[in-house]
Amino acid sequence: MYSCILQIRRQILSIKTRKAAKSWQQFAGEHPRPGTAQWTILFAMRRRTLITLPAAVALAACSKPAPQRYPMKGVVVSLDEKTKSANIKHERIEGWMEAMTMEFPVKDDADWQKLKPGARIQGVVVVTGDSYHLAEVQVQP
Ligand SMILES: [Cu+2]
Repeated sequence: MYSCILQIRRQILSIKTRKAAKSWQQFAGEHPRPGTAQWTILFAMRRRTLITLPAAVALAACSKPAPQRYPMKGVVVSLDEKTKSANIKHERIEGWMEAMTMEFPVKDDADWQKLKPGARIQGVVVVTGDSYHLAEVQVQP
């Protein structure tokens, strides 16, 4: 979340300076002379759209983080039918976590059907913000 705010600030700053320089040139050519009331209003209006639009776009992107996908391999230890989660002893998941045994929620029914205790599997961990689930399960012979 903190990095999101930094990202927004950076985006706003870069767009502000870039666009401000550009629109200044336009204003100089086609708009009232700087200093007049009309000019001040026009400039203020422009600046507001320049600042709020990218901020809104960045915020929307932050509140819905893009899912990260990590290939994983492991052995199914047990299954919980009620919560549709699999306890899996997984190998190191590059970029996400070290080897350990833990619960993986499974969303897709087809994936769930493939899971049996003792099965050696590979799949993809889909991480979205604070939540994650197991997908694209393949049972290894
Ligand atoms: Cu783990």
